[in-house]
Amino acid sequence: MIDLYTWATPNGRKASIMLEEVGLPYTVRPVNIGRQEQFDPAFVAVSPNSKIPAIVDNDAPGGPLSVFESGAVLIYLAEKTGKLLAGEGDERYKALEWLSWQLGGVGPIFGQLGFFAIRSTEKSALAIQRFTEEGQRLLNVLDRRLQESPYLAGDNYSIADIICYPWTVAGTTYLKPVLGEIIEAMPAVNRWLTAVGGREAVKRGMAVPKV
Ligand SMILES: N[C@@H](CCC(=O)N[C@@H](CS)C(=O)NCC(=O)O)C(=O)O
Repeated sequence: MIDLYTWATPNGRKASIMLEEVGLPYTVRPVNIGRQEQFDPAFVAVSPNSKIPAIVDNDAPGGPLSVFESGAVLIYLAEKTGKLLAGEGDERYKALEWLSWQLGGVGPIFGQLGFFAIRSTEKSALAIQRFTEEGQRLLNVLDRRLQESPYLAGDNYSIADIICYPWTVAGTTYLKPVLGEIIEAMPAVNRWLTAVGGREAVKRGMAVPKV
C-alpha cells in the first residue's frame, strides 16, 4: 500500500490524479499546511523540504521507500507501473521536458502570482506585474504546444499532462482574476483542459483530499 501525504492544492492533486490513473491502492494522509503540519518531524522525515506532495511506498522491493517532489513522485509511479511515461524515444523525452517545464516555471511562477495578487493583503504592483506577465508568457508557451500536439508529450496522455493540469485549472479558478481572461482566449488550452478534466481518474484525483 502507498501512503500519500497531500493537501487540497494543485501540487497535491498532481499526485492523487497519478495514483488514480495507475490504479494503485493508497491511503491519504492529509497534511494541513494552513496549520503548519508540514513542519511536523514525522512528515519532515518523509519530505525534508516540508512541502506536499510526498509518498511512501510500503511495498517497494527493498522495504518502505519515500519520495518527495511531485515530479519525482510521478516518475516513480510511472516506472513502478509501466504506465503514462514512454520507456524510450521522443514521447519519453517530450514528457520529461514538459514535466520539467512545469516544475521549473509554471509551479513557482503561478505560486508567487497567487501570493502577490490574491493572498497578500499588501499589494506590490511591481510583483503583480512581473508574475502576471511571466504567467501569461508561460500560458502562451503551453498554448503553442497544444496547438501542434493533442497532448504535451505527443499523441498520448502522459505524466506531462497530469503535472500541468492542476495549476492550469487554478488559472481558471483561484488565479482567474489575473489569468482567467487570457486562458479563455486559448482554444487549444481549453480543448486540452476539457479532454484531461473529463477523465474519471482526474475527477477523482482532483477531489483528494476530502477536507
Ligand atoms: N516543487 C514542489 C512544490 C510543492 C509545494 O509548493 N507544495 C506546497 C503546497 S501547493 C506546500 O507544501 N506548501 C507548504 C509550505 O510552503 O510551507 C512539488 O512540485 O512538489
